[in-house]
Amino acid sequence: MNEAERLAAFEARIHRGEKIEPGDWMPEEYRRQLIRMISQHAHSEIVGMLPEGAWITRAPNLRRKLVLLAKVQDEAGHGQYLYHAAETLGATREEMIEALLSGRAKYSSIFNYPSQSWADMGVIGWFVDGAAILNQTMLARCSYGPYSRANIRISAEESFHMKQGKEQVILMSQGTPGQRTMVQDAVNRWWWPTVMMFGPHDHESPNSPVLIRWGIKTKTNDELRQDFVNQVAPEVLELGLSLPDPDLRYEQASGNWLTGPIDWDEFWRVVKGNGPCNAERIAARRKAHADGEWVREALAAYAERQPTT
Ligand code: BYC
Repeated sequence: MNEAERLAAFEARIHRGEKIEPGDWMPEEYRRQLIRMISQHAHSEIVGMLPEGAWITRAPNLRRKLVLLAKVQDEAGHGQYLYHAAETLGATREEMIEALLSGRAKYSSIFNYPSQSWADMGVIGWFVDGAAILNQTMLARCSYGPYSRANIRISAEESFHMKQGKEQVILMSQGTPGQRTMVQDAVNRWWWPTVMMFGPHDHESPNSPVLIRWGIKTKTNDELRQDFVNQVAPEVLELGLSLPDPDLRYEQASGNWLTGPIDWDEFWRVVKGNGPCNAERIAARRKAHADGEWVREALAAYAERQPTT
């Protein structure tokens, strides 16, 4: 088959709903896009451990500490599945980690915001993991087998993360005046960064057309953002909390909750490395990598001593 015939056969497989597996022929652009997305996703999981990890020692009781520990540990597991999925496409772990530590690689903008109070643990769980579930259940249907399967497992775990966060926000919103103030403050700080997390509007999303054509994304950034707002906004208001958007309104005709304009200057500032915590996050990852040097050395020495067959 020539290149054009191969491409046609590849696209026909995708249209039939077949999964593309690691050894199969794929266009180089398909491979490049997947490595870009999966590695960014993996980095997001690992960096995403930091804002919540900071509160493990300050959890208010044993139950909350156990839940938070389990959640942060799950994020490490998600990073592992995803790095493995990217490795099936020929990316090496070393290259991906180097790209993260050197600041070249992107990871989700959301994790460059600080977690300032215990209420943030509830709001991050509900909003950020809730947003992640919408994104990842969409990606669980993606055309690349290993990424699709990783997202099935990740989404199941995220569902527990979201529920524990929502439970916490519900309890705090019905608690003392101090707790209500704390949870409202966390809602005010996390709402817009979560709305932005879905990425630029569709007409400003350069990667979307090819990702949709090849079944990597099965919903657009704006579709997922709208699903999130429709799901979360009425529930937050139902709890007697407010959202920091004076233009937020329900549109009867479309059945959608519409937000006011998004501050894309802030989004790009954060994505380009100038958010409130970008430098701190990379410094923490570099330190963790340096602290783990002895483990890598020990593993390499052990591997060298194994008899070759
Ligand atoms: N942050 O063409 P576009 C989690 C970049 S993990 C930073 O629309 P695409 C969780 C984008 O990369 C959350 N950068 O891109 C973890 C692109 O730049 P490049 C992460 C962003 O790929 C722990 C440029 O902007 N989830 O939820 O079509 C605890 C143009 O954008 C962001 C994933 O990574 C952003 N928010 O769509 C709790 C899932 N948005 O690469 C929760 C996999 C856009 O061309 N990724 N950019 O230089 C995706 O689904 C898609 O990549 C995105 C963006 C929807 C994120």
